Amino acid sequence: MSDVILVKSDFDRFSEWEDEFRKHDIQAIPWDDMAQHCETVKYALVWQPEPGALASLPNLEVIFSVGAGVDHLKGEGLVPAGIPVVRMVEDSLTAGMVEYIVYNVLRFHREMPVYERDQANQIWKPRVQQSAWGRTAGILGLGVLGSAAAAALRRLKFNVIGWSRTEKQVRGVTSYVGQNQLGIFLQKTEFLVILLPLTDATHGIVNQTLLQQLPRGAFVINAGRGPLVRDQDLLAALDQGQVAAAALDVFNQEPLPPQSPYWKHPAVTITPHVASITLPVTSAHHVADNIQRHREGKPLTHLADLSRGY
Ligand code: NDP
Ligand code: OXD
Repeated sequence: MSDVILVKSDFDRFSEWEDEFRKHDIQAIPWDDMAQHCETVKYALVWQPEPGALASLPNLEVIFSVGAGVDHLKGEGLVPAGIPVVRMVEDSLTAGMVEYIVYNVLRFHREMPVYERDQANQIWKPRVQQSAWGRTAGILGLGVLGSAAAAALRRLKFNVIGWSRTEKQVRGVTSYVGQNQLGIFLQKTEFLVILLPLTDATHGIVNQTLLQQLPRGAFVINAGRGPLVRDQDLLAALDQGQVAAAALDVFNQEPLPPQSPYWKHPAVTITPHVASITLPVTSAHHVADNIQRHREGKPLTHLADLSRGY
C-alpha cells in the first residue's frame, strides 16, 4: 500500500502535487479531506496550517514545509511535539530566488527606475554607469538562497559580502559573522539583500539603527520575510534619502493592506510574495526522496530546528 501525504499548499495546486506524488507511489490527499483519512496519514506537506490541525493526525511521522521558511509553523499548537519538520530546499526554488535578487540588484545598479521616470517625462539624460566591481552587494542571511544569490552576483563581478550566524565559505564572498561584525558588513553594503529567516532573533532587525549604518543612498531588497523590517524605519530612511529605493516582496501584513504607504511610494517596488515559488513539478521529488529515506530509516535532509526558528 502506498504512503499517504496530506497536502495543504499555497495557490490552488492540489492536482499538480497529486500527479507528481503518484509518480513516486505516494498518495496525496487534499487538506479538506483530512477527517476521512486522519488514521492513514503519515506525512503532511503544508503551508500555513491551522493551529491544532496537524495534532489531530495520530500517525503523522514527518511534516514537510511547502516553503523554505518555517516561520508559518511556529506558534502554539501548530506542530505536535517530536514530529520532525523538513524545509523546502530544491534547485528550482533556489534558481527563482537567484533570478529575483540578480534582477533587482541589476535594476538598481543600472538605474532603471530613474530611466523609467525619465521616459515617462520624455527626458533624454544619459548618466555615467558605475562598474559592478566597484560596488558591493551585502547579503543578510548567507544560507541556501543567500549563498546562491551571492555566487550569481559574484559571476556578474559585483563585490559580494555576506552576514550570517556562523562563518560561511562561498567562493569570492567575504563572510561576516554575528552581531560584532554586523556594523562593518553594513558600512560596506550598497545593495542590501535580505534573505534571513524570521525568528525571535531576526524580528525587526532591519530597523533605524541598521539602516543608518548603510552608506547613504543604499538600496534595500527584501525577499526574506516582512517582519524582519520595521516599516516606519524603512519609510523614514527612504524619505530621508538614506535608502535610495527598495524592492519588497514580503510584508508585515500579507496581502499588503490598501492603506500601506508602500503602495504609492515612488522609491518602492512591490511584488506579492513571489520572489520564488515552490513548484510541484520540481519539488515533489525532494519530498519523495525524504520519504524514501524515512522508509529506509536514514536521516532526513534539510531538517528545520524549530527551537532555533529555521
Ligand atoms: P537558510 O536556513 O538556508 O539560511 C538562513 C541564513 O540566515 C543562514 O545563513 C543563517 O546563518 C542566517 N541566520 C539565521 N539567523 C541568524 C541570526 N540571528 N543572525 C545572523 N544570521 C542568521 O534559509 P534559506 O536560505 O533557504 O531561506 C531564507 C529565507 O528566505 C526563508 O526563511 C524564507 O523566509 C525566505 N524565502 C522567501 C521566499 C519568497 O518568495 N519571498 C521564497 C523562499 C524563501 P547560519 O547558517 O550561520 O545559521
Ligand atoms: C518560502 C516562501 O519560504 O515561499 O519558500 O516564502
